[in-house]
Amino acid sequence: MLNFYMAPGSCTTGIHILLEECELIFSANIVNLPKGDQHTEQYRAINPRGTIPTLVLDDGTSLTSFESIAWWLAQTNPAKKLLPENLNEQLKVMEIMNLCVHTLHGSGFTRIFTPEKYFLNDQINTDEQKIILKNQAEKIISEGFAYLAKTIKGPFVTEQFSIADAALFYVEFWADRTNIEMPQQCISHYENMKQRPVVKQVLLEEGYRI
Ligand SMILES: N[C@@H](CCC(=O)N[C@@H](CS)C(=O)NCC(=O)O)C(=O)O
Repeated sequence: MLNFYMAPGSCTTGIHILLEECELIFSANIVNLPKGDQHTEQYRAINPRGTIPTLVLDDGTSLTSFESIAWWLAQTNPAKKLLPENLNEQLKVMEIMNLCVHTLHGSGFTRIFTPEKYFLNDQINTDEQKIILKNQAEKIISEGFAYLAKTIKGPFVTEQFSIADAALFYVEFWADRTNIEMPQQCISHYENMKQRPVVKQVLLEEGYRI
């Protein structure tokens, strides 16, 4: 059986959505990040980078990044059409997924959620450093959303639901919960995603009421 390592409300929500969209049977393992589960020897044996999501396949292979898991799900469940057929549209999916995972999440939200990773000097007032990092994050996130607003033309990133929509959804969900402004195109995308039965189910399972 597939073993999925996740934490409710984290970036793993995007992968959780994709697993449910594919109607796969999997075992969900909660990784308690504040408690430091990701740093344990046991978890590092599964994912040496100490991050979530991780998906362990039936043959024991560990997929340890959002993109590799999303790509694997799209390739192994072709009937679900999680990637468009057209090459240009596929490239757009890759570009937007990358923007969400690396720019909005990796460079932006991480500065807000785990500012201590960026502290330059323990001697400097940490509250002041947090404010500086939050301002940097808001700039990175708003520039990313501004680009998305120009790029997204309809209810999804491309013509139909794809792996990029799952990535975009989790950063929109974080923006919503941290009161970060989103352009109208992203608000519409977010609202549209929340209407999907699978998204409703995943959020409920992860303990959120929408
Ligand atoms: N670029 C990574 C991002 C994964 C990531 O940073 N996940 C966060 C949770 S949303 C994490 O594992 N954090 C571990 C920590 O803060 O120690 C990926 O592709 O999966």
